Amino acid sequence: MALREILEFPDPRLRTVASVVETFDEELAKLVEDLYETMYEEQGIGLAATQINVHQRVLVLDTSEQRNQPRAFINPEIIQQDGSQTYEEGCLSVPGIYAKVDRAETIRVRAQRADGSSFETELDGLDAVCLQHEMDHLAGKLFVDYLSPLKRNMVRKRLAKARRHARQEDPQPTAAE
Ligand code: GNR
Ligand code: NI
Repeated sequence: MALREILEFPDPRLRTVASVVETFDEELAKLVEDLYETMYEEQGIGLAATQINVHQRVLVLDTSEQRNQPRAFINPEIIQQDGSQTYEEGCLSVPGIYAKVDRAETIRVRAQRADGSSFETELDGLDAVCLQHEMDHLAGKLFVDYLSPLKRNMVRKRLAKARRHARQEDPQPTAAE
């Protein structure tokens, strides 16, 4: 397993549309493991392959309190959706920014497991929010795209400023000798 670096807005690579997975091999299994490791390390409730610069239709979720219910969705498709809900979303690719987004309340999803077998499941509440958020990543879309261009530009500036400060306050450790 390996911890992978997460791309951050406005990195243009986050705009890549992911390709359908056709080969269910050891490399795919390793990708899923890396997504889990990175999601848990960064304390996210979901992660899409796009965020670690792998442009294939793979995402993982774990919305459980105890962080012990990992779920992987390969080639996910929303085949039914109902109702609407508003949730204050965040994103590991847009750190420290939160905004309300409207999404479907209940969704039925068809996807594949890492071994290529198919399954269907119904998700609601936070699970449904998270899956829709991750599927947006696979389409090159971010939750800040639902904000006005003015607000999105404020987000861009705030992140640039936060990075500038982080660079000044956390100098790279120097070699010991
Ligand atoms: O960790 C995450 N929390 C979250 C909160 C509300 C709505 C969506 C999310 S997903 C996010 C992790 C992430 O960026 N996944 O792409
Ligand atoms: Ni995200």
